[in-house]
Formats: sequence, C-alpha cells, structure tokens
Amino acid sequence: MKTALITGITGQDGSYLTELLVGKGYKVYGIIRRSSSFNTERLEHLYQDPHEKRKMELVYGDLNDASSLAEIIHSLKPDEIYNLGAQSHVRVSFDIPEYTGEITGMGTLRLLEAIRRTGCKARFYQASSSEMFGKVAETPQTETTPFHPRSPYACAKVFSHYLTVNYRESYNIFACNGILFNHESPRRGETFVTRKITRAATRIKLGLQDKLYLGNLEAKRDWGFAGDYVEAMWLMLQADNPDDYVIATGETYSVREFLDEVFCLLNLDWKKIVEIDPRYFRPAEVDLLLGDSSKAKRQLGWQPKITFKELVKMMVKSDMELAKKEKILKDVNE
Ligand code: NAP
Ligand code: F7E
Repeated sequence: MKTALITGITGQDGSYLTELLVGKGYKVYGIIRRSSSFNTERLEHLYQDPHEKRKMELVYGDLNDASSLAEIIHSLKPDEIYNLGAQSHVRVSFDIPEYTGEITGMGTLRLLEAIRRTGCKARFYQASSSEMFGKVAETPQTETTPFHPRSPYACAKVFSHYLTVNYRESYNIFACNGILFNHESPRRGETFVTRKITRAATRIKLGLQDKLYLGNLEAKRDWGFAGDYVEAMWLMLQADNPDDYVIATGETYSVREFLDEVFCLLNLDWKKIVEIDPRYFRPAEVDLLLGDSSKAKRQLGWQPKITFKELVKMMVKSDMELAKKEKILKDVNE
C-alpha cells in the first residue's frame, strides 16, 4: 500500500486530495497543528467512516517546527509528500508578513531539509501559486512567464518554488511545483472572495443578512474547481520525471462577473446589496490572471472538467443548504 503525507490536510485542497488518495488505495497521514477549537471539519466525513478511518491518520506537527517534521518523516517514510500547508490569505499576508514568510516560505525549507537529512525517498509536491506572476509580464501565463510577486504571500511562494527547484537539482529529490491558479469549491475558506459571495448571497436570499462588503470588483481571476486540481497534484508525482506545471482553466472572469453569475441564479440584484469597503483593498493588487495549462495537458493528460458556470452553481447550491439549516435554527430559537 502506498503512503502519502499531507501538510495542510485540514484545508480545502487537503480534504479533496485525501479523498482522491484514499480512493486510490493510499494510506494517508496528515499533519495537523494544535488549535483551541476543532479544525478538522472538512475531514470529518472521512474520519467517521469506519471503512475509511484506517486509511487516514492525523499527526500533530507544524511547519514552524522543524523537529516535528523530521520526526514525522523519519518515522513514517512516506512514498509521497504534498506540501499544502500555508498562511494562504493574500490580504492577511500584508498584516502578518513575517509569520507568512515563516510558514509559507521557511516551512517549505524545513520540510525539504527534513527529507534530505532523513534520506527519505519520497516524491515531493509543492503548492506553488499563480500569485507568483503578480504584475503579469505576459498573458496567458505559462511555466516560463517571469515572476513578479505583489504580496508577502506571493514572495514567500516564490521562495518555496525556487527551493523546490533547487532541491531537485542539488539533491536529486523528485520534487515538483504545481503552479495552481485560483481554485474554489463549497469547501473554500469563507474569507476568499468566491465563497464570501456565495455564502452572503444565499444568506441574503433567506433574510439572514442585509449587506455584502467587498473590495476591488475589477480584479480578474482564472477560477477552477479544487476537486479537478488535486488530481493534477497526484499526476505530477506519478510522472517519469519531476517538473513544474501550470494548472488553470484558460478562462478569466472579474469579481463583478462572479457577482453577476451568483446573484442571477438567486434572482437578486447585487447592486442594491454590495457596498465597497476599502478595508478589503490590497496595498498592491494582482489585476489579471489567466493560465495556459497546455504543458499539463500534453505531459500529464490533465484538463479541468468543471466549467465556471458549473462551479458557481455547485457553490450556490451548497451554501443554500447551509443557509437553510441556519434559518431553521434561527426560527427555532426565536
Ligand atoms: P487553505 O484552505 O487555507 O489551507 C491551508 C492549510 O495550511 C490548512 O490546513 C492550515 O491548517 C494549514 N496550515 C496553516 N498554518 C500551518 C502551520 N503553521 N503548520 C502546518 N499547517 C499549517 O488553503 P487551500 O486553498 O487548501 O490551498 C492549499 C495550498 O495551495 C496552500 O499552500 C495555498 O497557499 C496554495 N494555493 C492555493 C490556491 C487556491 O486557489 N486555493 C491556489 C494556488 C496555491 P489549519 O486548518 O490549522 O489552519
Ligand atoms: O481574492 C478581490 C481581491 O482572496 C481574489 C488564495 O487561495 O488564490 C487565492 O488568492 C480577488 C482579489 O484570492 C474581496 O482583491 C474583492 O483581487 O479570493 P481572493 P487571491 O488573492 O487571488 C491564489 C491563487 C492563492 O494562491 C491564494 O492562496 O478578489 N476581492 N473583494 C476580494 N477578496 C477577498 N478575499 N475579499 C473581498 O472582500
């Protein structure tokens, strides 16, 4: 049985990747950090299933704690390691730049060093990001587009990206960067713009909320479905040679267009509901991202399955279910 170790298993991608790997017969180990409240909500369906339980185990560790990473890698000797752990919020990275650098940047170094020092033969996946293209040098962006990061988060990801390339070239580690463009799902964190919108719009539809405060509506993103993107991560580690790949849909939409799509589905006019709050502006913005994933298609046979419209529908449907449950609870308590 193949074994995989995932950092960031409690996040959006961690939960989809765990489902994928367990489905393929892997034993999955996930690193979780100590939290004062539960942070395993996205994994509960896997953990509680008596059949799946043995296929996933959680161990305490932290990307800030090199000794925990070395100990985990030494004792588990996984076949594959997926580094998805990060302080992943771009806006927040301007408020906590040093912490973001520690986890999103230095965390990768600690992990790669743990692999090197323990002599672990694991194949390594690094969660690189389209944010590294930042103030884009060309459109669409490919594996050869120069980086111009626009936030502490993006700078930390560039550091991790080049470390991954360097450990591959220096120590012959099978290490790959997946340069993933934005990918969303019903499990997306609620402070990222897509989920913030679908969550608010469905609550507004049921009278649970009045207003939605947003920042820059003109930014354009290449939004895909997280479930499709974790498959690309796995495919990279099954290839004959380690390499770096752009993973994207090849379509771009503005935040404004995302709003149109969501509110149209709910028969609501967002212009009467949305207000601009400068708190959500960023000191430096990434205006336009559009990826070209032809290399992944050619070499890995990967392509996205879910379209933009299907993604929006999926998120609205799921958040409507959540809002309905909330409404029932509210009505009972009134
Ligand atoms: P996410 O939902 O924010 O999940 C981040 C994960 O990192 C969580 O499991 C979190 O644990 C964990 N983490 C945070 N600090 C940690 C620490 N000090 N030690 C160990 N783990 C820590 O992110 P995501 O959307 O799934 O993205 C997965 C990865 O891909 C991230 O590295 C992100 O930067 C990158 N990425 C994401 C996208 C996207 O569009 N989603 C695109 C490109 C790249 P807690 O639950 O305890 O907070
Ligand atoms: O913002 C604008 C905002 O926070 C998208 C992370 O997963 O993808 C994500 O980073 C756009 C930006 O994602 C609000 O200014 C407007 O232009 O959903 P987001 P992101 O910054 O693109 C990349 C690929 C990653 O790697 C990251 O880890 O939407 N926007 N109003 C807003 N954004 C937020 N969050 N909240 C607003 O109210």
